[in-house]
Amino acid sequence: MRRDPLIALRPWEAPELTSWGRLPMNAVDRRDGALSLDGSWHFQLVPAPGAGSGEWTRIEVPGAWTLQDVGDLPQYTNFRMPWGEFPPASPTANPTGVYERSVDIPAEWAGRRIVLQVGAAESVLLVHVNGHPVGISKDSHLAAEFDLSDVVRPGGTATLRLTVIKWSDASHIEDQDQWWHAGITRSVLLYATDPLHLADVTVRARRDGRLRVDCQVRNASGALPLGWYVTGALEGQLLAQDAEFDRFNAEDMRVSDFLGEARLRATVRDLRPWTAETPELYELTVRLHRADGSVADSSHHRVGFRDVEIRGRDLLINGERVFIRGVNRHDFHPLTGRTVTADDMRADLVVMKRFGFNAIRTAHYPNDPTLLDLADELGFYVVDEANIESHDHAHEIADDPRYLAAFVDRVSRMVLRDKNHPSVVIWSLGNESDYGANHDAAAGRLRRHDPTRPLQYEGAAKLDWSDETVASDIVCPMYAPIEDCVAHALSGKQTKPLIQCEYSHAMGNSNGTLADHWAAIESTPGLQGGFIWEFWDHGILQRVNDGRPAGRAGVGLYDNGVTAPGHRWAYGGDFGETIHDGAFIADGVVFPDRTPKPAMYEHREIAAPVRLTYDQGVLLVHNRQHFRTLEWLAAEWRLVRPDGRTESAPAELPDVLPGESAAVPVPFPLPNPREAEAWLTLRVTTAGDEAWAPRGTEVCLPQVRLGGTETTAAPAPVAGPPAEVDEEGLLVHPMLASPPVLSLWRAPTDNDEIGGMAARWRDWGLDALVRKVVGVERDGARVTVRAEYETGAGNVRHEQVITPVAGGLWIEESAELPDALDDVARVGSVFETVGGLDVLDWYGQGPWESYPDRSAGAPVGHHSLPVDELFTPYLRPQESGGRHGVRRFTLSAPDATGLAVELGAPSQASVTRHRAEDLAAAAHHDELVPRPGCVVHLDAAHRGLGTASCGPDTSAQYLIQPGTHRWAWTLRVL
Ligand code: IPT
Repeated sequence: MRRDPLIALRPWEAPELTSWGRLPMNAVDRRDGALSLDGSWHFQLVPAPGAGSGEWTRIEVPGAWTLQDVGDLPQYTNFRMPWGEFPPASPTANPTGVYERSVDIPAEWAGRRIVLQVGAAESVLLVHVNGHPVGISKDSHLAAEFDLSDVVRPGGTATLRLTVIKWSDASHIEDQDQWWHAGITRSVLLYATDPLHLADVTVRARRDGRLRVDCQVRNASGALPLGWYVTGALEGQLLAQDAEFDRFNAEDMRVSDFLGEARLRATVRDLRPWTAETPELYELTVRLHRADGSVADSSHHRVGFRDVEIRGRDLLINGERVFIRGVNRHDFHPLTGRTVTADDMRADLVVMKRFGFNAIRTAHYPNDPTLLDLADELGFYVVDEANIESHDHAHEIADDPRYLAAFVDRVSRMVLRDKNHPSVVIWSLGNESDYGANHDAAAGRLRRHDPTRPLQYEGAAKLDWSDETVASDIVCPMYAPIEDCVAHALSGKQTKPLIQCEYSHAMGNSNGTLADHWAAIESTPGLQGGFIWEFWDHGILQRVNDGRPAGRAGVGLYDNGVTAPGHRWAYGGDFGETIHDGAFIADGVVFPDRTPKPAMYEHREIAAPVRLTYDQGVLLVHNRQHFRTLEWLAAEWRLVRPDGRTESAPAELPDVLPGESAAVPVPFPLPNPREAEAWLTLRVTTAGDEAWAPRGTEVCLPQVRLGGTETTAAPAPVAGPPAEVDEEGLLVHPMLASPPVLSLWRAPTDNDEIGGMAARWRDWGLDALVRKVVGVERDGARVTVRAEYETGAGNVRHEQVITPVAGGLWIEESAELPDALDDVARVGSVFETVGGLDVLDWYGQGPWESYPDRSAGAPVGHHSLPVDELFTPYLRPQESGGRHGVRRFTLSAPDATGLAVELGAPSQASVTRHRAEDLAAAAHHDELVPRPGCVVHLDAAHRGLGTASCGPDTSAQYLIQPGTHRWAWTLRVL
């Protein structure tokens, strides 16, 4: 066999070699008239680059081969490399995919320049056409283009061979926290241009209407012909408004023999500027003409007129200090991995918009290019991040001259591709790669090429938040405690905006203290927001029987976050990997099928465009937006009273400018202050169709308390037989399958496990408390039961006083925690009901799951849900389904029988089909067997969730103190 010169170069172990034969990246739109080469290709997987021929099969392009059953499966590692070789080496066992197909080259392409575009290949791409070596490319998240004009014949058939090598020197700088895949993951195109063509177009559009379009013109055959010129048309109404385009032709400008440059200028009047709230776009068509006026080439762009600048320590969009309510987004799909369609991406952005996000960080590489088109259109501020993460070997690589070209190449090609998107407001040099000379080199190239946007890099900023010399215009820490951010802003040393690039780690049941973050951000000049880590739980749909990824055949096999029988959401280790990082891949605010987790409702309310306050009889409506009035919203008032009545009244939103407030009359007669509590909710919806929500979509539910008192007085004892308790002092009750006992434990959340709390709880024995009855006393109808629970940190005394009251029992409890028991999960009662009680009706916060440090998004109201829907199916089973501020509830069967509980004070409560130990013992949901009855927890205190799986634990105010805790509740039969 002839030696393949591309293989002979051993490009997988040559970091200096970033590409060969690849065309420069550009922002010219080439989708018109292109030939799609997506679909089924011939494929073989060989064990190493250049290894002898394997067996041909077929594969779908685009699509990672790791999800297409060809014998190489996904593997998840966070930052450790999946193998031990030191950079730039890679393992000798190196799966290599050879893709082949033939293409009929259209006869009408004769005389044209023919270009192959491979959207993304992971991690090294070698291109051969008709047996000729054509090119090499690296960077798994940017397209590579190759000029095929000399190797294909229009009217003939060409054979394309794309060889993709999985592991390489480049893998060391693509060490992001995600699944390792391999293959061609974005579309492949073939297109033709005139030899005289637009090589690049750079659009700069300011909010004052100034538009500048810089065009680069080339001619494939070398020298540019005389007389070419460029025109531009800004379509729609604005073109009529005296937009003046300069026309250049080849004679009056700087033309070298191969490169022409033309600049178009216009000033657009009466302009609607672009912001994330008002994503106004204008169609621009740039045309390259030959001397005779005929069009040789054209490119379409959607232009948003906006300014981004940093002034002092504020990041300004169109002069306004906007809050960055961001989320980190990976290209992800549970069936197709990193291959995502325009519909998938639109659906992602629609969910983000509906839940109040206005910003995206493309963690940790340039996302699919369509994402930015959609961000322009739907309105997001984007931090566009280069594909550089050398996490495991960060320190060595940051200064390694062998990787210099790769750093500059990756950053500059991202900027060349994405510079015309109004949504992109900040560039990022990459993630978690230490800080070295290679970063400064890339930053230098970037600043010169695009002086219009700030750049950020966490690895540089973290060295000293005040240092203006490092390559980061923004202080963009990860998981910084709220106090540190506030202290920096108050220190007098802040020189740059502080916007966390990652915060509020969303792993499992998490995002505790999000509202506290935002209270600090909104009240501290210098703090401007952050990006939640992250959007996706990256669970891959997996068949349980053979452990294979379901792949494209899995369509429809999941719903509402839950997988069909026989399937599960796979995380690290589920594909038999020995080196993996488990469920750390499941740390998003949406499930793998994009179902929002409860934390999303918390975010929605925190980010709400409308907020209410009520103070001393004055009801204020606040417009929390930066650029819009409330005109696009409709609303309705609701008055919630504990007696079960909810009244509604139409609401007229006041005409209030962004950032301002207006007083409105209280729409209902005020409750007597001695009356029970009353809550006023404003249900805000879209007044018309938005690009991301049809008319009537709920936007937020701000709520204020109008007054009244919350405590339930102890019910009066009644004469009657005393409660029945057994010889152990345990309550015997017709509706209970197991009696109320003390609970100090919850099924550890990911935060509890990784933060080390769960280990302490296990050491103390809280997961398997042993109860010892100490005494049972009867005093008339009242029974007092004293018990002791032994823990590794001392004994806990527990008392229950059970008194018959009208229709049921009044149970007053107390628990005395020794000082050493200084951080438990909960203090409360747990009992189990008989089977058949399927619906929970409650008065309290809801309807979404909420916890003490994550309860801003769940308004007080009368809520009702089937018990099975109360539980949140976090990928790794854990504490779930809690409701905060519960005052009372009924649990009923279809025939309306059941039980009613009234709590002495608003409490954390949960009703599920799973005991804490069932949840703690399971690794996936398919292992859980729901119990026939309900497991009910009533908590006098419940520990906050925090974010300790990566970042700060909850704050002290949400921890449970030792000492005496008291709670009381009534139990009645319906
Ligand atoms: C940080 C990473 O940037 C991100 O990719 C993800 O791994 C996240 O943590 C945790 O899920 S890096 C971490 C060492 C702070």
